[in-house]
Amino acid sequence: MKKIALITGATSGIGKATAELFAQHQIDLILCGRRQERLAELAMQLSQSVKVYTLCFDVRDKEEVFRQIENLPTDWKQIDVLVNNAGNAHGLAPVDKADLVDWEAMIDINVKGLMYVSKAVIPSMVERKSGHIINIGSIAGKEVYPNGNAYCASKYAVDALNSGMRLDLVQYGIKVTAINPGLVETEFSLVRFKGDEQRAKNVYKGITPLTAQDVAEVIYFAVSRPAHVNIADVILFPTAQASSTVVNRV
Ligand code: NDP
Ligand code: 8X3
Repeated sequence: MKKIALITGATSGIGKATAELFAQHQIDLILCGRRQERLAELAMQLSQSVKVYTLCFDVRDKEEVFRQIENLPTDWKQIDVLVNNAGNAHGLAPVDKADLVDWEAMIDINVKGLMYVSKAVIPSMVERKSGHIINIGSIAGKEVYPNGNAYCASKYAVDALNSGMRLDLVQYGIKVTAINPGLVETEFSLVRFKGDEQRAKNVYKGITPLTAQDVAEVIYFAVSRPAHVNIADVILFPTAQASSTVVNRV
């Protein structure tokens, strides 16, 4: 039986790589993001192999998230896999200097956005007593690092929500998985440093970082386990990384 996956943040990085890998494995896709052109381009590419539907919304917009997910065509309503991936860091500054707008963005997108999408998708999983939620956390949700403050707080919240979802949804046979990567070279640092390419590049200097594809492979591994197996929580580092702050650069 073919599965349907809804992936947030499918226009770039980990979400896009996951969409491409799922398509290779014949999983039909609901691709979400704010950048309509990228959604359309990816949909065109992947619809060569699977059915694709796109939803263009900002996860911060609660009404729009619910409106679009609740109004999915009948054939797309039974979402088997939800990948809560949309998110970013905004800034990297000490608490006394950090920008409140950046803090609000991280809480609104990484935490509240994930909650809105989950609340819109979960009822149908509960009704069917089946489904799999993959929450993309971070090593930043396991260890706080200097200047990480609000980004770390947002990912600690994802960690707690992941456990909360697993505890509350186990009675319905719904799987809940957290994938917590370390350094992955995507558009992440470019967004964090507001388009400063050099600063973004320096994050990965002297190491071989994870690629979005590396993370997608772990996500696919989790969703492809037999029905009785749930991968609860994974930390995934590049080999050169041992913790948030211990990175062996050459
Ligand atoms: P990218 O910047 O490459 O991708 C982020 C994705 O999130 C984009 O598709 C973007 O789409 C979407 N997004 C951002 N803000 C919003 C919003 N307000 N509404 C809807 N979609 C939004 O970064 P990554 O692929 O690296 O990040 C994906 C996830 O992985 C994030 O949750 C991040 O915290 C996490 N992560 C990343 C790590 C890394 O080192 N790269 C490590 C650990 C975790 P669009 O702009 O089109 O809306
Ligand atoms: C992204 C990884 O170390 O920049 O979540 O927080 S890190």
